[in-house]
Amino acid sequence: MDEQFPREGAPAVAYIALGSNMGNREQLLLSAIGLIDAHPNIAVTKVSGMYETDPVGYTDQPPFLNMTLAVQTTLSPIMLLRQLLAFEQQLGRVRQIRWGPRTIDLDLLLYDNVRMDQEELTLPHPRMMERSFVLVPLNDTMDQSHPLQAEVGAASEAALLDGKEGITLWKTINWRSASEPFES
Ligand code: PH2
Ligand code: MG
Ligand code: MG
Repeated sequence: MDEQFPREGAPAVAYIALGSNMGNREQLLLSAIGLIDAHPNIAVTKVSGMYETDPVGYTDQPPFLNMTLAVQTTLSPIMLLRQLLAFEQQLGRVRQIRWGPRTIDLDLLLYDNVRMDQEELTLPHPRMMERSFVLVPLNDTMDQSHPLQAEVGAASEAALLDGKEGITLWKTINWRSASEPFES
């Protein structure tokens, strides 16, 4: 699959989740968006609100800031994932324990309609539909025509309505892409 990438023709549409609960959370998220958009094969097309969210899983840790991005890319799913992991390192990712506090977490949620289950990468992200801290921001950025949009929209509305999920809109940021949109 990877030999044909970077590819000619229409780029893929992918969705990326960002999270931080250590250090300067807002600055880390903004720096991550900057790095992603500056990559020659990735263009950020939509940015969600920044949400403050109660920690899920391991709950004895500070609240997170979470957001999602829609991007266009000519990288393959695996190459995009590896690039996100490299950006985490570049931003000085620190994490002591699984599901514990981290400076920056970049997760690949969706890549076109690709379904794959490999050791390195599972698409769609296997836990995304259970995580309100992913679904609420994702709903801000998801194309109306996306096959999962109705489900994501309903789950996101429910999460915001009952308030029990501990998700609040923290800030709306104005994002202007520095890169040229891909030709389509
Ligand atoms: N990430 C986790 C575990 N728990 N909780 C919130 N609210 N936000 C996260 O991004 C998050 C989490 C593991 O990646
Ligand atoms: Mg994660
Ligand atoms: Mg991760």
